[in-house]
Amino acid sequence: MTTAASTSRSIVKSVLSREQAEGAGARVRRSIGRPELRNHDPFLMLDEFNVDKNGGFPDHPHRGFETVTYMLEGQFQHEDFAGHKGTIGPGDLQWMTAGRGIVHSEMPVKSQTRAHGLQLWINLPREHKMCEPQYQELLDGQIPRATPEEGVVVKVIAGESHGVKSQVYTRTPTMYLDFKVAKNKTVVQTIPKSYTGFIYMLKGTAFIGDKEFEGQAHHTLTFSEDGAESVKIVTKDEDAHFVFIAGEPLKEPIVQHGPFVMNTTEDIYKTFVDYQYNQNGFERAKNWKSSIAA
Ligand code: FJE
Ligand code: FE
Repeated sequence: MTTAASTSRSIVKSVLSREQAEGAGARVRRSIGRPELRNHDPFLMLDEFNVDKNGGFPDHPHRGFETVTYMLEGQFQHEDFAGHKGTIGPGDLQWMTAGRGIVHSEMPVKSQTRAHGLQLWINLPREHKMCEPQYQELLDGQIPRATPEEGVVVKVIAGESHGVKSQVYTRTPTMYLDFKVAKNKTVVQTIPKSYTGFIYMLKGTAFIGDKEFEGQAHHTLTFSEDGAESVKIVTKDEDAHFVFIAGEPLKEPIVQHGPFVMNTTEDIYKTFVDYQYNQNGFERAKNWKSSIAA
């Protein structure tokens, strides 16, 4: 027996994500949001996307949540109805709070053959759903790293790891960590008692929890909700690359219609009307067309 303080969360579910079609000619491996991984409060969706020069996510709206785009390979462009425009490359991050409304286009840079990354959708608490949209954009070099030991590098996208804190403002308390762990290492990550969380494996193999549950690439491994305040992760004969995502559950009703996520059907109905009539946050959607979508 170990003491309560040293007990790790365990893995209660492991789900493989296979590629599926999404957007316009894009391919995604859906983690959170697939039938087996619905309602992982406060998270709505996690997609590992692969887009070639003919695909992408042309003009579409959002309301009521945040989209966090983290690039792994290639260059990706973004343009919204307010003229906010930019390109993100490997290791870069765009943390977009859609709030009351964003209409935008997300497309690969045409000269590139492939854009590969992760997009996480984080639900917003009731009092933030209609906030002004905000972008927090960080280049790879601006994201702080923790190196608890040689061969273990943690990029702290949100939250804290081994004394290193992210400056990203999270309206929904969230940890988002990118782990690169060399073979034969043990790393212990602390996590607040009340957080729900999961690991999404990108490469290699990791063994998670005191029972060393084996996690392999493209699998989502969800944590037990037992109040344990750490997660133990071990690597053996392979290096591993994974993201560790956790957050405070909102415990509010979720009514989702595609890219709109509110608390009630009435608010979803209002959102359809607002979007259709270009009002209450969608004013600039009127006659807008992005210049980057073909
Ligand atoms: C969306 C279908 C979609 N996963 N991963 C319906 F494809 C989308 C959408 C995305 C998306 C965008 C990026 Cl950059 C990465 C994604 C789905 O844009 F919002 C709805 N409603
Ligand atoms: Fe989008």
